[in-house]
Amino acid sequence: MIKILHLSDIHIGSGFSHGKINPQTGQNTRLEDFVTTLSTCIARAIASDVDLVLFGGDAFPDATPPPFVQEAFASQFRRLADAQIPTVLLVGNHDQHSLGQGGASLCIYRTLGVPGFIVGDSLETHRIETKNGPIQVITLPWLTRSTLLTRPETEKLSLSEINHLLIDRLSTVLEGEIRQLDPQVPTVLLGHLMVDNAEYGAERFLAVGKGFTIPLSLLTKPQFDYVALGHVHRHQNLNPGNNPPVVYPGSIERVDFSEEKEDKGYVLVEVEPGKCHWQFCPIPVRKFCTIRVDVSEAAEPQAALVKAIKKHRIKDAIVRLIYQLQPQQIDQIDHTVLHDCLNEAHNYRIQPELVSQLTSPRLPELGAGGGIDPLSALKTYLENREDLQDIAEEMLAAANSLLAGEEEFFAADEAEEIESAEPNSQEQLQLF
Ligand SMILES: [Mn+2]
Repeated sequence: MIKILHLSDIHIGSGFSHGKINPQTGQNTRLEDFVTTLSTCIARAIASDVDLVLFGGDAFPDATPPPFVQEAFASQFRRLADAQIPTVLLVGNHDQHSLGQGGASLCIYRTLGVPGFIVGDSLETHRIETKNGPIQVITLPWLTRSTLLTRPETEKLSLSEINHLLIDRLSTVLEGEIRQLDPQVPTVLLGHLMVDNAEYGAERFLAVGKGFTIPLSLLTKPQFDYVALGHVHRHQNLNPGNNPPVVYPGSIERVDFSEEKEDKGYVLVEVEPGKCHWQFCPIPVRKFCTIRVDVSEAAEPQAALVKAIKKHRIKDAIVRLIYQLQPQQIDQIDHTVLHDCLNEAHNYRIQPELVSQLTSPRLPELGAGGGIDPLSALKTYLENREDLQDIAEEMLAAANSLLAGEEEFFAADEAEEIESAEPNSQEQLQLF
């Protein structure tokens, strides 16, 4: 039986905006948080005397981390080399420079010849000798179109056709690896990928059209005793029948507020041919806390805010206070009081949101009973908005064009601006 510690999505060096400078060290506290958590994983590997460590990819926020961040990562993994624990570092999408064309941040460990370290930057099978016998690890790094396909092959194809072709190709190559496996030796597939039935958090919609999704059936081969994944930050097992387990350990630290409610940790695995036992081990990590409150109807908005804050345990947490209020209530909020209330948090931000004018009482002219065409409705609305008089005519012209179906109304560059002004979800996507 071989004992494995499986961790993934370390992303060390990210989320500095949620931290502050530690005056004692001069370092961002979020870097220190990530180092502490990573250190907890490494300490467990050593204390439990595991035979192998598998890292599922995404070491940093991008492929060119600053030297002090690389050093923080290396000094933790070095402890595994010192303890003579074989380690596989899989290349995730954030580890690849220019979509893989520029190499990967983790390849330096191969170049340096760190004893016992293997870098998984291509699809291949590694037979690793551990103190409890051999194990086969198939590494499947983050796939891009150019990994398995050539440009002429994909030239005239749509995205979904390319996805199909890629899956076809992957399944052939994987089959080739499987045929060469030794059935007497336990086998693990280590992949950085998005499985089509994985559950994401708030960022689910980001999956559409971004990268390739792999069908679960491609991973649940009887020849695999355990499928170790990386990429999705929420811990989950995609194959509850456990034949074999298909496990995302998730990220080891909360990267942003989308992970506020997720447990963080690593997975301990015991594997032998045809048998696997695994266990998720949570790590106590810094709390994220969203306080959301609508005080727009409150007679005393200030008191309502203070009450809402007091309901939460915010000591040492990373907090965001989001509250709705009406424009005329702004003067009733004393920010120094809010700062005092939030002071015991590790870091906080306050995001007031003005309730839209649109929710004010309906204009009598637009009342129920009687259909009114959209253009007249807009006209009536604009007549009642003195602040919009300057652009009223333009708005009417724009509405006219839209209703007439003139799609070219938006100049190309404007359309682009609109696209890039999408919610700050971009930030999450980068880390996924
Ligand atoms: Mn990833």
